[in-house]
Amino acid sequence: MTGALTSSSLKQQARLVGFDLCGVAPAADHPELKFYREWLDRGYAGAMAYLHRTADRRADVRKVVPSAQTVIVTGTLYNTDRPYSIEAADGGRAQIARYAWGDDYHDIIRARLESLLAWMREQSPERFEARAYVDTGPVQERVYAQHAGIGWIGKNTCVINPGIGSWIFLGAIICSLPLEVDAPSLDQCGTCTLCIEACPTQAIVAPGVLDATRCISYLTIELRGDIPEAQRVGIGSHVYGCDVCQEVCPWNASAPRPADPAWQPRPAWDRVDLLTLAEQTDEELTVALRGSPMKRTKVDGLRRNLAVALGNLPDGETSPEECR
Ligand code: B12
Ligand code: SF4
Ligand code: SF4
Repeated sequence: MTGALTSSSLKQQARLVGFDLCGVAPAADHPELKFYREWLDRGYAGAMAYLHRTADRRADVRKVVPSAQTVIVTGTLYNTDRPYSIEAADGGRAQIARYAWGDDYHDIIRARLESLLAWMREQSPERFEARAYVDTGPVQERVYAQHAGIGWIGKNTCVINPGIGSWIFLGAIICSLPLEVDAPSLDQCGTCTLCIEACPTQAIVAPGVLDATRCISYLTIELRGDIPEAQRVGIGSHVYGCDVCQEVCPWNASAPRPADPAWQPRPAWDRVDLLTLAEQTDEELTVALRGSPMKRTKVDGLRRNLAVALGNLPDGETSPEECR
């Protein structure tokens, strides 16, 4: 507890600025942080060089903010009422990951974190150090989320909240204040292995261990240049990211579908088929990518993915050259 700023008042304010979940983890030597090095050493990060470059800092948030005592973690539900990719009867549908349908979460969540931080500075009688991150900072967000009671790290490696599931963006504020911390979340996967079995590319090599180099999300978003030929078939009709290991998860069976306009699908991606998307001009795609998380691959990357997905359609429907 710090003056008017308590964990409980912080959580109330987090709701007011638009977060569905908020918890506090100690900035401590959590055992799960240690898996990171081994994960890198096994080559699972592939070409994501930034994960190697920042490994020292990712080992412990106190290497980022030396005075850190706590990590405030937020969760924001981005589910919508659109069907899952595994429900699509039509193989010609362009599968785009749910998190990427709306506005860029980096911008939206960052603004909400900054607003929460500004409120904390108003409430706290003492000065404190803090740094807010969403996704791109040198923080193992999922580990701190688990220790902040946001949810457990499932066998699919996603953080799952028992009440609202795993369609959540995480955000983190590393903070020097000694706020009251939450109890860590407990693993509730039990004997279930649905995600491991359903992964189209066998990327979940053991419970909680993902070989990113096999993951469709990595292949379609993070990998630059050509997608290796042997890996193209597994991608199916996924043109940006993949949700299969979360779609099959029983904890998402009744996930709430908030009406937050930020996450509603942009018309360009909404249940669109591969050919329609491939026929968009570069200008049309550029406009649709503006302010969207999908701008990460740029138009060229999206066209590369479309070529692979079209190539995966049954013979005669189209040829990959058509969208080059
Ligand atoms: C790199 C990255 C990726 C990579 C690698 C993913 C991965 N699983 O590591 C790729 C590009 C594949 C990816 C994909 C996706 N990502 Co991503 N990604 C990240 C990022 C930037 C870093 C993650 C990281 O450090 N990975 C390294 C490994 C070691 O970490 P980890 O899996 O998180 O770690 C735990 C387990 O793997 C386990 N573990 C590891 N090794 C071992 C070994 C043993 C023996 C055991 C028992 C356990 C174990 O312990 C680790 C630590 O506890 C985070 C943001 C961040 N700064 O944290 C977002 C983040 C994890 N991604 C996110 C999202 C939304 C996705 C996608 C759903 C997007 C999509 N639909 O396509 C997919 C999900 C794929 C999946 N099943 O994970 C969200 C996840 C939210 C959530 N509810 O969990 C995050 C937190 C971004 C955010 N701020 O919201 N992502
Ligand atoms: S996101 Fe798709 S490819 Fe990656 S682990 Fe999950 S199911 Fe497998
Ligand atoms: S599908 Fe089953 S094993 Fe996989 S994360 Fe969900 S509950 Fe855990």
